[in-house]
Amino acid sequence: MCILLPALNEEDAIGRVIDEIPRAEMASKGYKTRVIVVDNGSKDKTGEIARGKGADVIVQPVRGKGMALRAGFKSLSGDFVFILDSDYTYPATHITEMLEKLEQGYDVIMGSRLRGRMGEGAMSKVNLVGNHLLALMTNILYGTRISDPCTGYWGMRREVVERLKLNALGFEVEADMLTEIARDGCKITEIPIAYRRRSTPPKLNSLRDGFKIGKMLLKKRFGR
Ligand SMILES: Nc1nc2c(ncn2[C@@H]2O[C@H](COP(=O)(O)OP(=O)(O)O)[C@@H](O)[C@H]2O)c(=O)[nH]1
Ligand SMILES: [Mg+2]
Repeated sequence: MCILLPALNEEDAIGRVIDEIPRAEMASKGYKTRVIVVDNGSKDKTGEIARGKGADVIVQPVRGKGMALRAGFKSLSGDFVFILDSDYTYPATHITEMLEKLEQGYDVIMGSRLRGRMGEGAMSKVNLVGNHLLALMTNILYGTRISDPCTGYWGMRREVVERLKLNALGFEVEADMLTEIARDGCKITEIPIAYRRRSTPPKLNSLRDGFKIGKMLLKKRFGR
């Protein structure tokens, strides 16, 4: 299995994220864990720290979380892929439970912050309202029952990932993935997760990226 970590200037957190990956548990179940960090030209020691922790580091020159994930999707191995942010806000320990769901036959597992436990200051009021509105929009447009479409925490079958036709550059990548997966009739479920406060300022711009995500949901529903 692969653990895919998009990272831009995350030297404070990337080492802790990689250390928290439940490798021993995966190995005891017969899974080899490969960590892929997609670095978008970080100015800090993100790449160096990740390599020091045994991760494969892919350098994607073109900025954007979407560009980073798409670059990572080109070099996957194993049956399953897990994606989480590199800022230590998503506990990597949830991978175990997500894997169980995949082994039960689900194609896609999403880690829901909105159904889970959020640490003090982990999500701003604006983002909280925005995420609920985008969830409502997603479920109305795609007939899904998803509580947190913008989550950065996913578990998927590799064959599902390789069928995705994505064109997102930035933070609208999760909406791009979800609309493809919903249209593809994949078996989707979610688990409640813990969500921690990040220690450095986020790269996401709530309003600008929130609108881009809404636009992606509409374009993919009515565009084609
Ligand atoms: N490779 C890459 N990663 C990015 C880029 N922008 C954000 N990320 C990563 O995407 C994840 C989410 O970004 P973050 O700023 O925490 O957004 P938020 O969690 O949605 O508020 C973090 O791991 C970032 O390092 C980018 O341009 N390139
Ligand atoms: Mg974050």
